[in-house]
Amino acid sequence: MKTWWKEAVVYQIYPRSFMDSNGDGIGDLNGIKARLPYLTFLGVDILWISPCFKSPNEDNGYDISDYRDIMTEFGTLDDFKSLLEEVHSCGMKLILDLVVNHSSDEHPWFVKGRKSKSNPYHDYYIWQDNQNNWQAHFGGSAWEYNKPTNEYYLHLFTPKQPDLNWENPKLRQEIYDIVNYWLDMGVDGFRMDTVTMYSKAPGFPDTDTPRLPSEYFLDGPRMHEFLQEMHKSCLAHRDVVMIGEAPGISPEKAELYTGENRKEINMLIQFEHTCIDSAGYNKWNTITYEPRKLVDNLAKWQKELKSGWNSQFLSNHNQPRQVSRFGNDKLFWKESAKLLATLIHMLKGTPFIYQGEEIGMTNMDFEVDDYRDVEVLNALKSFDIDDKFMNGIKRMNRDNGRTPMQWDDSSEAGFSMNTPWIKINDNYKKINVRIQLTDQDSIFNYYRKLIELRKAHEVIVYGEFEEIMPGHESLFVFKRILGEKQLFVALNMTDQEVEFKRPKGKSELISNYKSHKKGMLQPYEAIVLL
Ligand code: TEU
Ligand code: CA
Repeated sequence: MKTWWKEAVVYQIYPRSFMDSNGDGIGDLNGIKARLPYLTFLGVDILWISPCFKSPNEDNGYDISDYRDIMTEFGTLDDFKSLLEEVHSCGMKLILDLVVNHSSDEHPWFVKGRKSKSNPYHDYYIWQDNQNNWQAHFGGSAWEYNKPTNEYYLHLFTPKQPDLNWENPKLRQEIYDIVNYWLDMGVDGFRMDTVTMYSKAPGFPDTDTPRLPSEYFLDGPRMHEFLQEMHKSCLAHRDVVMIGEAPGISPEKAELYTGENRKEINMLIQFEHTCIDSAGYNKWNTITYEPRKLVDNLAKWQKELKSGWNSQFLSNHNQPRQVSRFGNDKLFWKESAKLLATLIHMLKGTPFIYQGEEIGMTNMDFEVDDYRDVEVLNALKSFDIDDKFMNGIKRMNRDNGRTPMQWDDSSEAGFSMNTPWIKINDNYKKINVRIQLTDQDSIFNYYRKLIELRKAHEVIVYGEFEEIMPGHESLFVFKRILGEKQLFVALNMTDQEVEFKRPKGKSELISNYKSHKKGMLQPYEAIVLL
């Protein structure tokens, strides 16, 4: 089925770090509004704003204390309405980030519900008399003792993020009302946080795999019933997009969430491919990045996901910067940033750009005191600190992706008039929007061109995927096929020259090198032919 959200390019905004309009060092909604001309010029279609609801910010908004109001630091509900209107008048759509696997412990539901077992909100959360062996994703037991009721509540993330009890129909109705509230306001859909985790293993049994992505925490028996119910209650008569972040899902299962006739959600953000450079689901236990592992995983999803739909991304607010991780941010900074962009934009699925990726922003060399994220701060507290571990922390911490957007070379990188809540990357004088807007050969202008190509060639959106040199150590070469039209994509994923025979008689749509070498692909060279 052809539809606008398959044809679109999504741009993810992490509001805290995008643009500060009032000088408190924290990005905000008016800041986003001020930068809409930039996003319009880039050519993206859908803006996904990471959570901007009221929150005590234990996990930067992924802990919501009021689902119907805006975070004080980000502005007011009127600011939001005005942003939404402006986004629409720029011809873009706007989606919000719905975090309803858990709420904040400061949400009135939890504040009231934890007081007594007979409180009507008590059953909005998940309680047990005893803990089982489940572990929280951000460290420690997944259960926290609650004195007033002499019970434990479940929190698969921090103790300040109690899991909501989707088994309770009243809670589900509250959530559908919230979804309808924003959709009625004109919002174009949602990115749904940890959507596969709403239904858990009944009875909360102990398990040998007590950490995410444990099969006990996700894809439980009522998952599809819940999503179909939400579809009926909120989505049936609307043309919006629901994009589910889906930990621990196989292509086969993804089919059930996003299959065309399933009436559940439209698209998944699954992240198997972002786990290929660490061992045993422990992200700090990093191993050498092997390009083949990355592209094999991407190719697997291309082949195995059939009637469902995937997103394509290498970066987001949970991931390090892609050019530092899968490219070379020193010797081949520009080439490898463009190569990775080509990869994501030429695969089947909706491309997602994470703020700053389009100018090749890099990881930062953090001092321990400069970390802000609860995940890395907890990890530093709880592990034995040796060199290997510290190296993992440097490479994988989420703050790498959260340093402020680098707009220009003025103080605070044009992000704020004052010291930001998190350090700015020292390289902002070299890597910033202002420089790249005027440089025709910039990473930014390469992204613009990729986005334009998607609009001009249906085969980029709808073509079937066929890998041409499967198993090649350094090259990822594939076709996209739509009727008579064929796209040919050759990507050198490494910093070495690699032998390659270019097919004759095709026109070049885009490449990150101005001149090619006969019989070779140069380091990180990407070519797309039609
Ligand atoms: O993340 C869900 C998730 O499963 C994590 O494993 C994520 O991959 C992790 O942050 C990487 O170590 C979602 C949000 O995207 C994340 O920002 C939140 O912190 C988390 O849920 C809790 O809401
Ligand atoms: Ca601000």
